Amino acid sequence: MDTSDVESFCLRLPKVELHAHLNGSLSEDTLRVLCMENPDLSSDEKINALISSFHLKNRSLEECFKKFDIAHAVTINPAAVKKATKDVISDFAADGVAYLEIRTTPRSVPGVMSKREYIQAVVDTIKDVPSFIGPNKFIVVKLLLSVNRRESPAEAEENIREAIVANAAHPDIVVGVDLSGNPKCGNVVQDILPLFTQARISGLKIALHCAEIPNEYEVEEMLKYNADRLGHGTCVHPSHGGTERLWKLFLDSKTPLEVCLTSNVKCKTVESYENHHLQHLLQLQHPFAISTDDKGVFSTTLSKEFELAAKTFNLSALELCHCIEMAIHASFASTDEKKQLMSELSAFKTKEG
Ligand code: 6MZ
Repeated sequence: MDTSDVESFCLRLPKVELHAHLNGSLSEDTLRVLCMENPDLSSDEKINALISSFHLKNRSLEECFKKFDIAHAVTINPAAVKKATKDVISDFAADGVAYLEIRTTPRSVPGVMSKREYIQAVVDTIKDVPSFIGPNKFIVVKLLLSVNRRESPAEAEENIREAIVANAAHPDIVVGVDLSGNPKCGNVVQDILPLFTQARISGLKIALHCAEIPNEYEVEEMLKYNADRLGHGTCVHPSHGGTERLWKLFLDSKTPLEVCLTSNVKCKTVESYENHHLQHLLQLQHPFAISTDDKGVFSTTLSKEFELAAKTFNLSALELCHCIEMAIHASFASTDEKKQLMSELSAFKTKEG
């Protein structure tokens, strides 16, 4: 395929997004509307300043974490959370995503919104997808609730408790829990993994951000924990701040990895696309799912991430379809939904020849 063929092929692919943080995925348009609805932020000057500082140029993970405060300043009540969720789902649908797992950290705003109301706002919007997605589009949406490792163990416990309640009430929508946040913070092994075990016992799937920075002890414990999926996995390979032992543990676990190319390069945890650990996953046929992470902060789309993977690692059309098959297997969709996604992908392959 030549360059423009790759671009349009990636857009047409019926893609599967497994790693997208709600507040990091807000578009400029969404931020603008939410600012205008907020009396403290509604001047043109403030809106433009806020939007221009939301995008991360090539900086650092530390800089990246400051960006989320910007989104959090506007998603401060249930109506804003609904608008954010609706727009993010619509953006992914417009980009040709057939199956989307959004993850978000339940957040309370004193006197305005409890964590439970935050979750309810997201769930209600997901239930409402057919009404706003348009007659010619189709997208299945699931929700993972996050624990931010920067927050206290009591906050983590509350999030997990709320995730269990939400899963019991909406088992078809709330399907998993995610550990995320600044990897320099928190005692994950001691304080958070035991809470995730409660979630697992209740039937929720587990996704862990793992090894965004080198941390041999924590990464080893995470790899032994047998999560359903891992995010990033940047510093596991020995050439990248990991060790032979960690890399072997990871490969033996066969745990699918959510791969976020632009995020890793823009946060400078990976020095270039060519050097990305996706090269090893491809070579060793370890399962992975190409994902966006925070499409707003990183100015990307899932189609662009597929395009980057295709161009950097010289992937054929068939290999790109295989990436989607792996993501379907790794998803937290039901067996029937997975079958449906696989048959959609087969129909796509047949149509494309
Ligand atoms: C770790 C990340 C992240 O939950 O408010 N988040 N955590 N590594 C990353 N890689 C760059 N990108 C996003 O979305 C924003 C939150 O997602 C997590 C952070 O905890 C951030 O505060 P929600 O919807």
